[in-house]
Amino acid sequence: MKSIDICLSPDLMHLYEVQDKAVVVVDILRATSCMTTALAHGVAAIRPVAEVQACEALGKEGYLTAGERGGEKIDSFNFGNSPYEYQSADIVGKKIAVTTTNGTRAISLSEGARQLLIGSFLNLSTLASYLNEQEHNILIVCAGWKGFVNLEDTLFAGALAEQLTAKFTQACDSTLAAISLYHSAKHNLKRFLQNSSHVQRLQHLNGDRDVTFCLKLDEYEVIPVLKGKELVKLEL
Ligand code: 3SL
Repeated sequence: MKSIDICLSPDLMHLYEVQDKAVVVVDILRATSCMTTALAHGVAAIRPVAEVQACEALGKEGYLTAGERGGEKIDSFNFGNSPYEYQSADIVGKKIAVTTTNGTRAISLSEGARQLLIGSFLNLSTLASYLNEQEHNILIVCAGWKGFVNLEDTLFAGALAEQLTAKFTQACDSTLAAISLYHSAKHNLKRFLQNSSHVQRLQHLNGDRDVTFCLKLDEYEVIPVLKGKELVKLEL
């Protein structure tokens, strides 16, 4: 029987094996929503890196640079971390190196997975259909915030787990908890999240428009997958 587990914070990654699994990394606000958007709008590849310096070095090699710390764009970078920055014709065919506070850290901790995929509400059903056709065990890794659990990544994990139709085993109760949380929230995700920590943080950064966008369901039929060191569109 397949196992479907949810790691609620990168700080719990030591409890999980990734080698035999399809790992789905999620950072709804906003890293993995931006990655999905960028590839859907024609970016050729995204190189996720955990550190700002590594991203700057890739900038010197010809990548565009993107990302944030504490939600704010890094001054010397080309782009910040709003999904609206990744919808322009100017990015078509370009390669972007990106570093974010939590999303790219969760990706680096998941390297070594049998397959590493990127999830967001924007590609939820496409991702679920793909995973339902695979035999692999699945681990959903929530990026959280600096090791803390957050609601939006947990909700996405519940939404995805609910669409995975196989009978499954689980290492702990996080999958059942996330599905149950999603049931409570799904009729109005934005209202459910209004007091959540990162939505509050983004209010101070004028991020309300980004939150609304990142909670859209099934905007794109694209799955970012790690090939070597870069995220590219999975061939479906
Ligand atoms: O931490 C991250 O990876 C970011 O997505 C955070 S923010 O939404 O850009 O603040």
